[in-house]
Order: sequence, then C-alpha cells, then structure tokens
Amino acid sequence: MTIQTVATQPFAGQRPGTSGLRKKVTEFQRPGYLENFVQAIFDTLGDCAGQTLVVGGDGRFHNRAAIQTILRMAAAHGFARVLVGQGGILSTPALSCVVRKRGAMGGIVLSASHNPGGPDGDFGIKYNIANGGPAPEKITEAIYAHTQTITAYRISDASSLDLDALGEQRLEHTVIKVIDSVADYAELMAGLFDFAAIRALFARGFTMRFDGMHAVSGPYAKAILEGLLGAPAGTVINGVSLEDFGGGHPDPNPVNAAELIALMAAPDAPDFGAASDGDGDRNMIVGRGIDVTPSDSLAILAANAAVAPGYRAGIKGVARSMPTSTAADRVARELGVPCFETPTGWKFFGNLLDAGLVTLCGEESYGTGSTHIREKDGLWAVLFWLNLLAVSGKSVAQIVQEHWARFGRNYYSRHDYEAVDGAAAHGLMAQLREQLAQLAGATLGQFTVALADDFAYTDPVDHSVSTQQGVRIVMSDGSRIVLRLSGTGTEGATIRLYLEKYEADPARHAIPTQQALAGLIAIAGELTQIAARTGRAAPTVIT
Ligand code: G16
Repeated sequence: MTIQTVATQPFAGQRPGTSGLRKKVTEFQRPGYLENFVQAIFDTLGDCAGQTLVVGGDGRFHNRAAIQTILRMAAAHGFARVLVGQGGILSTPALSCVVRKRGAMGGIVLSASHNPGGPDGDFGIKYNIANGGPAPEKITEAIYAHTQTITAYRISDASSLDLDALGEQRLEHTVIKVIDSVADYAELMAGLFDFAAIRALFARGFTMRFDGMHAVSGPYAKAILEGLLGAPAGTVINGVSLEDFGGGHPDPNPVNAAELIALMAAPDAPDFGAASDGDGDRNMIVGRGIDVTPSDSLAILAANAAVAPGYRAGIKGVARSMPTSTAADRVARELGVPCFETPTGWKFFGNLLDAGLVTLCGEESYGTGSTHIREKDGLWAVLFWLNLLAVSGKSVAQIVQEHWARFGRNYYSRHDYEAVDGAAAHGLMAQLREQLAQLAGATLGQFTVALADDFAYTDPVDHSVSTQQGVRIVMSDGSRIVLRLSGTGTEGATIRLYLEKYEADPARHAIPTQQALAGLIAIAGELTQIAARTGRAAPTVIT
C-alpha cells in the first residue's frame, strides 16, 4: 500500500447548494470528480492527523464506490480512525448522532436526499462539522474555493475494504471501523421518548404504517418500531433499502407518497401513517383522512413538547425557515419563548442550537428536529408523534383540530415549478425584485401589502449575513406570498412559490387548502407572470 499524489484539474460547478453538492450520478462518475471535492474538504479542514471521521450514506447507487474512494483518501490524509456504517449505510440523522457521540472531527454524508437515485439519478456529498450538523457557509465556500484551484489529490492505492463485516480493519495507518448503522441512533431515541407508553399503545391494538419509500430509514424503522416498540410486523412498508429506491421519488409528501395517503384515506385506515425520505431526515405525518403540514407539525410538537421525557423541562425557543408557516410563532408567543426565522437550509439552525437559543426547529420541506442532533430527523418526529398519541389518547385529527381551535389555522401550500429554464427562472426573480419598492402599501385583491422585501438574515450568534434568501410579500393580516429558487435541484431551476393565509375562526377551518389560498395564488400569478415565463399552465408539484 502506498499513498499516491494524483494530478487533477478543477471541475466547474462544485459549489455546494442548500445541502451539499448534488449532481447526476454520471457527473460523480467522471474520473477525479469526487476525489477533487473530497480533497477540497480535507484541504479546508487542515491537519487531520489523529482525528476521527464518520462516513456513511443513504445506500443509493454509487454509495459503496464513493465510500471506498473516501476511505482511501482519508487514510492518505492521516485520520486515526474512520467510522463507517455497515454496508456503507448511515441515515443523515444517524451520522449526526454518531459524530456527536464519538467525538469525531466531522462526517461525510453521501446522499442526494429526496432526489431520485439509480445510475441515471442523483448523487450528493456533504460535510458535517464536529457538532454533527452541516458545515456552515464559510466552510462550504472555502471547500468550493479549493475545488477551483486544485492541482492534485492524495489517495492510498489499497484495495477495496469489506464494508459489511462489523469490526476494525487497517488502511495505511488508519483504523477503519465498520459500525452498526442503527445502534447509536436507537439508543438516543430511547432516551428521548417514552418507549414504555408507545409500547403499551401498540399492545392496545393501535395500528400504523411507516413508508420507508425503499430508502435508508426502512432498517431504522424496522429495528425501532417493529423491534423495540413491538409494532406488528408489516407496520413498516417499502422497508427494504434499494439502490434506486425502487424507481420512486423518495420525497415524503402527499404527491410522492400517494400509496400511503390512499391507505390513510381508506375506511379501514390505520390509526397513524408516516413516511421518510431518501436519507431519513424528512418526515410526513398522516392521520386517518388528514395529512399534517410540516409547519403545523412543528407548531404542534412545540405546543406539546412536555409529553416526551427528553423535553419535559420545556423548550427554550423555536426556529423555522422563512418560507415555513408562522404557526410555530403563535405557539412560541404563548409559551413566552423566542421564535427565530432563518433562511432555508438546516445549516442555519446549527448556531442557534449550539448556543442553546432554541430546542425545536422545523421547515416546510418536511424537516423537523431538535437539540438532540444537528440534522433534521425523520424517525425522531414520528416517535415524537407516537409519544403524543400514546400520552394524549387522541387521534391525529383531534390533535390537529384542537390545535387550530386554540391557535388558529395557518392555511399553507407550496407550488413547485420544477426543471424550468434557468434564465426564465432568474428573470422571474429579478423582475419580482424590481417591483418590491413599489409594493409596500399597495392593495392587491382583498389584501394590503405590509412588507415586501428580499429576505436577509443576520445570524444572532456569529453575526454572519446571508442575503437574497427569498422574496416575501407579507400582507397586513399576516398572509404571505414567498418565492425563491431551490438550491437542491440538479436540472434547470426549480421555482418554489409558498403561500400562507391565517384563519382564526374555527368555523372556517375545514376549507380545502387550495380554495382557502385561491386569492393569494391569483395575486402571485399576476405579480410573477409565472405561467407565461415558465411556459407552464400549472405547478409540477403542489404540497
Ligand atoms: C435540504 C435542506 C433543507 C431545505 C431543503 C429544500 O433538505 O437541508 O433545509 O429546506 O433542502 O431546499 P431547497 O428549497 O433549496 O430545494 P434535504 O432533505 O434535501 O437535505
């Protein structure tokens, strides 16, 4: 075994987006493409000698090949230990958990999250820092800068390692330890939630379906729900992880998890339904005949946090991304704790969590999490809901309706226009930005504009500033139209239009969502000329 220095040239476009570098698998298969990015990570980290690194991915196509390369490069950079999930598998939350628990310098996550997988699908890589969370922008920008000047990478020429047998192997001077993918994570969950109460719930005949979408969370859900909590076999559906996710789109929303939604709408529906995404960090919560919006789910968990042993002491604060509905703000106000509004991207929650300013965080994109790790966590949210259902004895629908009756309902929807021509999408945003100055105070339909701006965020901890994080048009009654371009797509541009309308009157809480939002949808259409500019009569996906 020797360490090779291989000459290379920069690739364009290796700037990490909302959550790491995401590209087509074929791009990652180009000689040197992955190596350059990994070298840029190690160059950014500096001296890695004596350090521990954690590596794992969501099991999608190219996961194993990429991990073999990363292990050989880690050995060439003098890491003392690399912990790798068995079979190369670690869900994103499990990786965050292992980094924190094992005192690692950081971790490398191989995933393109909810994006489709397979040879023609997407792949991704992300670096997480010692707190277990995604690297902040100053690090991702430094990584990008290194990719643009790179001339060589260092790699051991050792042969492939066995990723399936638990235990230690040696690569150059580095110990590679294959660890159980689930154990550390399951232990953390058992410490946060009332497993005895959930076990008793299942023993009483409570029924549930967890849709693993053939992605990474299946094995975690089986071990915890069907194993530790005694849910009957068959509770976890689509629970076998496949390299192409069975050809599906592992994004847990009512459109992509249509099978689960149909099951939950049937007369003999189970009591509770849930789904997670490609890398296990997203969650969708469904009751009989009702799917809970991620924004409502965050607000409901915040209002009821004390049911779970891990949160019995109360919550210090809540954070949500700017496009997420303001339902959580109302709960925070009543609890007398702060609510922070951050740009889209879980990385923006890290400082708030580290500083102890918030306990719970959430995003409209089906992400919810807490101080327990520094990633959003799909199964954690499902267990939180199970804990709430077990302790309250209520149904999902009852919990949601009672929440609305108490706090009011924030009708909410996101309209996505996917794979739009990049120039058209940027043109739309530019034209909208130009209108902002004139919009304040304007009357639009039944609404008066109270604020129209391009969201900028100053991190309250390190005071870093992030600008151009999305256009928001806020009406005097709190209703909002928000537009931004996705930072996770790999084809053209994806325009996200977010709509929110507050309704205090419980007599008006059963209106179909799109109907409740129709006035705002029409205004957004006129302001943006989205149909004409994109050539699309309707959004690709409505959630
Ligand atoms: C990532 C980020 C989230 C973000 C989501 C959508 O999630 O971690 O914070 O909300 O992408 O981002 P965008 O609107 O830019 O596409 P994931 O689950 O894809 O890692």
